[in-house]
Amino acid sequence: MADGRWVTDADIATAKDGAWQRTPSVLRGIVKPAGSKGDFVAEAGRYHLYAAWNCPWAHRALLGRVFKELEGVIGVSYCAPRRTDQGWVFTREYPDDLHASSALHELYAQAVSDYSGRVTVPILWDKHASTVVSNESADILRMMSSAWNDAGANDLDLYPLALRHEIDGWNERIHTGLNNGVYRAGFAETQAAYESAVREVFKM
Ligand SMILES: N[C@@H](CCC(=O)N[C@@H](CS)C(=O)NCC(=O)O)C(=O)O
Repeated sequence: MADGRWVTDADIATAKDGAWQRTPSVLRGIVKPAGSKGDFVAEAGRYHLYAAWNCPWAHRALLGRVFKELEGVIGVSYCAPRRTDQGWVFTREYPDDLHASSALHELYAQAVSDYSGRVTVPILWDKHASTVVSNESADILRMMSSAWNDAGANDLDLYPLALRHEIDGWNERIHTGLNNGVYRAGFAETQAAYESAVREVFKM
């Protein structure tokens, strides 16, 4: 999207050398535990996850929701598992249960009227403020680990202090080489960019 409008420029993230570059997530609000002060506070029924079955980043948010037994606390809607010239879309089989919108970019525009950037899943939506809290799955997962503990979640710690170093190391390896590597290989526009990305994928 550019300035709140949907643009179909598929090359928006491709560098001059043909290498695909991931643009950083820009919606980075944080849900705080129940009883805290702040724009986003944990509450049963207040937040909704938008995901897609074919997105590895959405998967970790979906897994977090199940591990923390948040199914009755945070709702979920799935975009259709394919890409269109409107980006992520909703269909009869994959409806937007909250807004009945037809494409995810409508929700980004509703949240940030001049939004510029990629329209990605997953997003965590705040029904009270009618806005996107976050479009960064790593943050969503960390919030899920503890923010809802007094608002319906179990007390499973997904990011235990003693294991954080090891978890961060795995995250870095998996994110850079594999998850992002698949994108860099798939969207590469030169043979050299493809070779470099694909080797990282199979080095995992
Ligand atoms: N940093 C984001 C990345 C999410 C992401 O790239 N999702 C992909 C699907 S797997 C997407 O929606 N891509 C659409 C696009 O870039 O236009 C996160 O981890 O949440």
